[in-house]
Amino acid sequence: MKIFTYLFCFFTFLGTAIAQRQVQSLNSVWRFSSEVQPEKIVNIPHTWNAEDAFKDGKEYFRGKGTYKKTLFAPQKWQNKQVFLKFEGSNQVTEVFVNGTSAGKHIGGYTGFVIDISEELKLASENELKIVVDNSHDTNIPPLDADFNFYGGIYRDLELIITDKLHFELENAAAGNILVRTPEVSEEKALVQVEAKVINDGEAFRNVTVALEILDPNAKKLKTLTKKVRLKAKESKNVIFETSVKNSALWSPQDPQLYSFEISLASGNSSEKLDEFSSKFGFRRFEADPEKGFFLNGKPIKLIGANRHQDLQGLGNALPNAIHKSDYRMIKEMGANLVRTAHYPQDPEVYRICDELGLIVWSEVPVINDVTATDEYHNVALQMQKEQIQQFFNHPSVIFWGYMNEIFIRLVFNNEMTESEKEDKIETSVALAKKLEKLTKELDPHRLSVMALHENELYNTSGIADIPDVIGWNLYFGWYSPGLENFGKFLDEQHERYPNRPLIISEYGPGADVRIQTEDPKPWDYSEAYQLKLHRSYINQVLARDYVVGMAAWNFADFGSSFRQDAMPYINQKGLLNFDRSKKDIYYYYQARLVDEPMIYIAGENYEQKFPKSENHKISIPVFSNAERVSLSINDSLKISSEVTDGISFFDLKLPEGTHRLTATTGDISYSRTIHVLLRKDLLKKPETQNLTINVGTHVNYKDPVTKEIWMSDQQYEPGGFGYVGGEVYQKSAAKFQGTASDIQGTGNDPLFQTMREGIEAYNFDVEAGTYRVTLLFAEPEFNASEENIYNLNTSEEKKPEGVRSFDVKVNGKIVSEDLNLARDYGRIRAVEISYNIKTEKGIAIEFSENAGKSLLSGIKLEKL
Ligand code: GCB
Repeated sequence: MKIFTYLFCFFTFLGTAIAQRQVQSLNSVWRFSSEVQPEKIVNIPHTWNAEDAFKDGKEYFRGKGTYKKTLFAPQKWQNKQVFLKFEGSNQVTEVFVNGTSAGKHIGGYTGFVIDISEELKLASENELKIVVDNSHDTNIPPLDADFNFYGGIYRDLELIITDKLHFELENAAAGNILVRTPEVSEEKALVQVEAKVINDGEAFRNVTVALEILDPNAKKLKTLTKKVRLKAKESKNVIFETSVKNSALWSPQDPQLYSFEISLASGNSSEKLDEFSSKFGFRRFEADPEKGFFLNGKPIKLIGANRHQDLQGLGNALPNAIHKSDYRMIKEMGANLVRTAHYPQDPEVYRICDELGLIVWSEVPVINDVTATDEYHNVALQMQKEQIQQFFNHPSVIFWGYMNEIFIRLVFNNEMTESEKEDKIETSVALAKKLEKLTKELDPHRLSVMALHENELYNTSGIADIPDVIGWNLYFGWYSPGLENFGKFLDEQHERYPNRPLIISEYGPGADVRIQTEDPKPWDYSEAYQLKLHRSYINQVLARDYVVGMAAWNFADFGSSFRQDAMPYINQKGLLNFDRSKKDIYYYYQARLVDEPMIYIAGENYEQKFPKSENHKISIPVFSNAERVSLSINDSLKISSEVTDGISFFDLKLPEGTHRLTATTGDISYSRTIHVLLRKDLLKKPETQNLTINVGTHVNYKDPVTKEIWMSDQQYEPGGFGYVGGEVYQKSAAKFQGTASDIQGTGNDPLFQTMREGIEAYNFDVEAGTYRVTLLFAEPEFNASEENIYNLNTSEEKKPEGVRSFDVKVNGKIVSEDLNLARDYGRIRAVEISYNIKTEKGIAIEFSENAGKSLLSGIKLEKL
């Protein structure tokens, strides 16, 4: 009897297992090759641009890559449908089975499913070949953007096997079955589930479709069934409607998730032939142009970040664990909002946002420019349809975005005629209208949104009146001058367009953790300037109720191959670095946003301080959400201070040496060690401390490899060291970056990007001894001449344009003559020249100009 029961259970179980949908990942072991890479074995997620998008010289490879593997199809699949499900592959993907095309998908950021049943040979090995192409295509968005279009199957791939009778998979929803929640209140919420059932078989089928609704504790609330009859090759929509009483609402504070399970059975059999489940949630919201955002009837200021989907070393081919940890960090920052940068992200992202309680603005990649063809418009519309249907069930998604800065290329294009510009505006507005219409047809309940750059054309063209909510990408204090102009701009827009709900979709400056200062200036890439800008923006948004919210640009640094920030090929506006180590600013957001007590001493990368003397104060920023914090120095002296906007600056006079600082509030504290070296004493012990100076700038620069800190520059005063004459070199007066160039031959670009031009001398009033002086240079001008000034026949002959030549003398003796960096080393290239010097007293390095201006980027003094 016992044996019989066991056997019975075993067979029942086996029977069910075979009949149901089988899903397995198909990520491992593909033979990959491209025009530029020979065949090798790779695993999916994979991109072929993880390295070349960050290399000097030529553009990263954009073309075709081919993935191959064999798939054995057992005979028993004769009664099955077999699908490949891609979560994302950039950007045109075609699947071939045994040489025959089974399907093709256009667009790199949404999922798709390809039915390969017809092409498979049963009881046999089959060759799967997937060709992916990320070539530029004028008919596929994005046409152009500030991020890399990494090619490859960069998200998970699944093999799905279903019965001939199954829920539809091969649609824009990529197999998602949509749940709608058209009415939501605390008392009662309506639920509608719509599923399409397909009979791919040759016979009539009677089908029972069963739906279960489960509450957040997985308790069954409802079971509903419907019967349908399907002819061979027929498909039918089945719609369920029900309601849930005392609905627990989803919110960032309390992200309550319900779920539904839907299944198919043949006739009255209890054996499930196919099933699908999904979480969903109940919430209602409103963006009010005067009062801001409301969730479940309560006002809530949305604050968070944009997030790009790439990581140092991996490109966009991220494991799900990284997607999860990124969004956890966003949540732990205290954020309640994320914008998925410019495109739909991995399905894992939306799942984790549901769970964590993060409100999502998800967007299709219609960026910077539009092509005026039906094909382009249709691909953009298809993308919007796919994103909406694929992520429809996620309560976290509240905003559907469909355009970013669509006039930016046009505004800066000097070659276009006025009438060409008119045409461009017309096609962009027409596409926006179509996208808006489609968005509302597919999802009348969510908010449509579009991000604009600071330009009047969005108002005059009427495009800004199309979506429900207007997002402004505002870079005052960076691309445009004046932090305070941010609020002024918003007030002006609000006054002129009082019916438009406004959200700040992007803001933020570049920041490089190697660059530190207490005196931040625009474009110096210091962490201090990042703090200054974000602090000001948060204050300005909090002071304006009408602003729906703000999303910092960007959660983390990201790859952008044409960029020349302090680190080439990387957009450095992240709150985190490209490897996800945190910049100070991340903790500042915590101080502004989290409820649990927090305290943090800023300066993770600013441990070395160089005050002029003991009397010169060092400023230590402490971040906290408390009203007061105290700071103890070397566990003794304790000072207390008020916190304003999440920050308290402690100005300390400290003697030379190592100091332990401990900041405390209530029962929590945070310690950090700093080292103080007084500039006035630096020349006294050159044998223990090399002098490394970041000439031509107010910032300190830390070489991450040698750990040397190139301290900010200073003017020479007798008894000390410093420059004489010249000016800080700046390509643009408002930008403290020197030159925004990728300096060849160094990883220390910022050290060489800033310099002093027309410098007369650099003096060190050292004691007698032998020293090595190393001078750092980079010729910053692309058109600097290599012409040899001494080739001129007479002294009256005019010196050729753009020649820079100078001599270097040490203590009156020429050590380098007619130094022409362009001629001798090349332009935009790091050059270091060392000289050994024996002196009785002092070192004076003079720069005398033969043509053009002298320059110097850095200087190192070592005692030998
Ligand atoms: C923007 C763009 C974004 C860029 C950003 C920047 O406005 O929307 O794609 O990355 O500015 O850093 O310049």
